[in-house]
Amino acid sequence: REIAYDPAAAPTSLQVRAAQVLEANWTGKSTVPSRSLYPHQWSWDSAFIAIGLRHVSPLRAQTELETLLAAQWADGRIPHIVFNPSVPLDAYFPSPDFWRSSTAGSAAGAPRTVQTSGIVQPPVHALAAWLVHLADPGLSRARGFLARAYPRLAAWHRYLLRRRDLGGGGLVSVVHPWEQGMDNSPCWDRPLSRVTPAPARSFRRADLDHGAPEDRPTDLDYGRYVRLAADYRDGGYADEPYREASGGGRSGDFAVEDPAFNALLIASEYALARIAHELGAAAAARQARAERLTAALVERLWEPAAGMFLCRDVRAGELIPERGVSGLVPLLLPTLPRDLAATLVRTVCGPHFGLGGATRLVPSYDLLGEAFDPHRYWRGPAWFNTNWLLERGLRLHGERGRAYALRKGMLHTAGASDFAEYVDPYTAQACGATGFGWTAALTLDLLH
Ligand code: 9WN
Repeated sequence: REIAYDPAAAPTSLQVRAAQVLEANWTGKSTVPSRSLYPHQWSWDSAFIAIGLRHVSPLRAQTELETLLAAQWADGRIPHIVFNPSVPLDAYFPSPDFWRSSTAGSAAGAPRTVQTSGIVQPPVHALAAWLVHLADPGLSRARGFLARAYPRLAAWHRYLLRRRDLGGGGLVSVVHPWEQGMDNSPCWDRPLSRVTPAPARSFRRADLDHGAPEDRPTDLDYGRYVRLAADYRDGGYADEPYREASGGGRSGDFAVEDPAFNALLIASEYALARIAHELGAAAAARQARAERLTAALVERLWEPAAGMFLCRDVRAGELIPERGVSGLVPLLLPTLPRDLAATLVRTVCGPHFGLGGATRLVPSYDLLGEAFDPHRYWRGPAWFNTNWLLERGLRLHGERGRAYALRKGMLHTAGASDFAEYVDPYTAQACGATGFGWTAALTLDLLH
């Protein structure tokens, strides 16, 4: 019997489904991470989203980054959220009336025409801009994409390197867990324990309207997030006092050197060198700076006994003895000493992260750690952005077989979970939001 081909019944390819997620999350100028949980533009989400979007529409990918860069502050910082004025205030907490960027941030040069948060997120942007350019160099040159983005990206890196070297050792510090992007990682438990939480009745969480409480940070975490953000805001978003507090001065605030944040800055500095070269500007100083930063990263954050990088608690002046996935992300760096790269690969595949053994995707936190929880956000679940970074790192260091297996695991899991925000690292069960922006975007990138 002849079977007629029915296009409507044919399974939609993973590529088409991923592109549909990005289409559904597109607002006309940028892409939301999730229509329900995160209805605004997020900084590092947009960078990852642009990396995937370039395969669907290089123009939209350029626009995504341009919208974010248009919200840059005069001091160079790129805010972690750019608020969409047509979204109701109670759809996300903390909303623009909490951050009050245009008034509280005026001394730091916050824009007047758009509302933003006042903290930052990991600097993936120059890397994204370079990859977006490569997708269609003709369009990029015709629109002057890199020529317009370059000074802003350079000012962004300058802000981080000049204002945020709070530990004095050449690396950048974050002043809030939301800045590093892995909000409730057990790495923050120790430095956060010194922060007095804001009273629960002083704010209302909107995330629990959409997400299961057991997959999200706790109320105690939120109390501390609110306290830190409100203190930073009330100080006019100035970084100076945080620098002066180095060496244990002011109690209660949070300053941490994180391996992933700094590794992404270094990867982006290499990308900026390429962008400078493309624009006919000098690139050698950037290259040299990236190498110096790599040396500082190794010097300050490498822990031989753990076989990976750890976070440094700047206030306490010590490494934090917790294994988070951020300590594996420097595998992304081309000039990482060979023996360190080999050790990192062994750690990724060993009992703490289980890649290729107990897990198909790398978890966000130590499988053997006391605080491990397979469902709670950044305390165990596997996320697609960190796995994408590790897939690149494995390939870069010649681990083709492992990279291929990880890529296969990611593609399968992204499709089966309906592009989940994060998944249980053992069972791949979907957690958090589905139709999540960077999961769809990075799936598209892996397919190309
Ligand atoms: C706070 C948007 C963001 C991601 C972060 C992730 C989560 C926000 C939140 O969502 O953080 O910025 O409300 O929990 O932890 O990495 O950028 O997807």
